[in-house]
Amino acid sequence: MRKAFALPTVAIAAAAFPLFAMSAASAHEGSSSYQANLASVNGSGVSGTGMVTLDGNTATVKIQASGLLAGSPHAQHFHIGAQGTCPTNGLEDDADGDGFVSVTEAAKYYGAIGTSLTLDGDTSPDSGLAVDRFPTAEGGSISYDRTFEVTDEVHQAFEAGTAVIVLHGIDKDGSGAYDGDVVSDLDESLPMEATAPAACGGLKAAQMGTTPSGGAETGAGSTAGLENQGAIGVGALAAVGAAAAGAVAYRRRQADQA
Ligand SMILES: [Cu+2]
Repeated sequence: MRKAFALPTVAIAAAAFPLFAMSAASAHEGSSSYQANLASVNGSGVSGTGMVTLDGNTATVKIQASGLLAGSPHAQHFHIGAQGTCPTNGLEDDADGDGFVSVTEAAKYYGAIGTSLTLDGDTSPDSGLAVDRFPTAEGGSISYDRTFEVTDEVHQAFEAGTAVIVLHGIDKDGSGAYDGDVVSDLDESLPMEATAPAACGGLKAAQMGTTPSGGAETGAGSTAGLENQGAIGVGALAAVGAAAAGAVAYRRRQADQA
C-alpha cells in the first residue's frame, strides 16, 4: 500500500516544514530497529522471525526459523528494490507452471539481492549462492546472529520499507535432499529446490511510540499535488520513528486548510 516512501518525497515535506527536517535528522542518529515475520513460500511450512538493528550502516541481524529442510544449507538474503512484499504461499505466482515460485517469479515483490546473509566473509550479492557460508538447518531450524556493514543502498531500502528477508531452499518432493528434475532459474547446475524461496518477510520499522494513523489517505482530494505528497511524507517519517507530535500538528494544519 505505502510503497512510495521515496526519499525525494520526504525532502519535499522537510523543506516545507523545518520541524520535519529536524525530526528526519534525529532519526538517523542512534539506531533503528526493524522486524519481519517470515512466512512460508512454495508451501514450505517454514516460519520464523527476523530482527535487524541499523546503527548507521552497521547491521545486527538475528533470524530464527524452523520447518526448513534439515541438514541442508539455506541461502538467505536481504532483497531490495521492489515492493517490499512477498509472494503468496501457493502457486499463484508460478508464471511458467513448473510447480515452483522461483526467485525470478518472486522478484516483482521483493526485488534483487542487496545483502547475502552469510555466516562469515563477504556479504555482497556476489555471495548470493555461496552455500558453504550459509546456515545449515540442524533439525530443520536455524538461528542466525551476525553484525556487519551494509551498503547505503540497502540502508535506504530499510528506510523506504522495501527491504525483505528471504530464506531459500525447499524439499518440495519430500526426498530429504535438494533434487528433482526442475533446474534452478539462478544456476542451472543446481536443482530448483536449492534456490526457490522457502520463507519471506518484509522488514518494517519497529514501533517506537505513537504512530499517526491515516497517512496517505488523509490528503486525497481536490488538491492532490503537494498536499498529498506531504501526507505521504508524514507516513514515511512515522515509519522511521519520527516525532508523532509534529506529524499530528501538520495534519491539523492541513485539516484547517481543507
Ligand atoms: Cu534471496
